[in-house]
Amino acid sequence: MLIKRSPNGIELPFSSEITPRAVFEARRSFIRQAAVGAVSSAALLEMMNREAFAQGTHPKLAAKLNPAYSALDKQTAYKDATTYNNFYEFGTDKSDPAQNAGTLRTRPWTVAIEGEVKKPMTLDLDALLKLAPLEERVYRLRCVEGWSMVIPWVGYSFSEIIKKVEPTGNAKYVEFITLADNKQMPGVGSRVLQWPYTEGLRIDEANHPLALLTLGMYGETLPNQNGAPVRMVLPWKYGFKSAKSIVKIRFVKDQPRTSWNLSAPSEYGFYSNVNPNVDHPRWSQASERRIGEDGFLARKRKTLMYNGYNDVASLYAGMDLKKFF
Ligand SMILES: Nc1nc2c(c(=O)[nH]1)N[C@H]1C(S)=C(S)[C@@H](COP(=O)(O)O)O[C@H]1N2
Ligand SMILES: [Mo]
Repeated sequence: MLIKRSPNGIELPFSSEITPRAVFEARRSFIRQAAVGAVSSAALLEMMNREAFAQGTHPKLAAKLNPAYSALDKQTAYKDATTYNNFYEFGTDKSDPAQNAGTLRTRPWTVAIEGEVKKPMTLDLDALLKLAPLEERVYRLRCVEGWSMVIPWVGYSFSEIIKKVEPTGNAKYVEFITLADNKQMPGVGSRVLQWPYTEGLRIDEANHPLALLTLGMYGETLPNQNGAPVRMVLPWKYGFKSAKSIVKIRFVKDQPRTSWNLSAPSEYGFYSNVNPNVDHPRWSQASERRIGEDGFLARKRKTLMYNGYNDVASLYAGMDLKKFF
């Protein structure tokens, strides 16, 4: 078995990822050729690397890598990132979104931006794609459930939107409201959460350059199950703050209610910064499982304060993070 060394030094089996049959057969024939010396081992490694980032059926999105905002961790396989999802509008099992989100219509799509802004506007997808240069940013995303992934997202800082709509002095928070259409989303009939799925940020958090308005991943537009056509990615916060399939953005005076906080206020606070020192009432947040490293040799990783994004620490200076969890 090929053994690959991960960035934290843990040895892991390279072939632990789920492999589609066609790719598996191609690889097997390739490995057979490699064994008889028909192809070099460098070419074999390159081929296997390409497989981990297999392009799907989505349109390509050209974006320049932003190395200053990119993690060097081994990237999660495309297959894992698109088949192990939380998107309750399509069901509560990790495999439900990949199975059910095919019914989501992502064009035409508009995002209404309103509230305490001088220039309210409704942007369609083409306008969003053109609003600022697209960047690729490899972010860690840590779910509150104790697992994490490393994904090359495509988008630009949400601050570009803020600049464009010119918030008034009353805009203290930003509310993200997502699509809730029971004709397209079978899970919206269930009462696990209050719909539409709503999230929020303080305006200075939304203005932090790490806050990414996201239109793609792995060099392509977003798969439906990952929040097509537009979502937020906030790498220093638990995954549920990163709302998928956004249709409305409201600049507001008062701290908005959020879906997870409404459903279990003692478990999910407004801030929800990744914090290994503040346990969830029902489990520890001290460590995490990196998806794709679940072979029996894999150890859990230590969860880092702010998920390792210490740039954001000044946003919370002087705050009691046990109280404002
Ligand atoms: N609209 C909506 N957005 C959502 C969710 C959801 O259920 N509905 N789940 C959240 C949770 S819990 C996580 S961990 C991330 C997962 O994003 P990913 O599937 O792209 O990894 O999306 C978040 N955004
Ligand atoms: Mo999550």
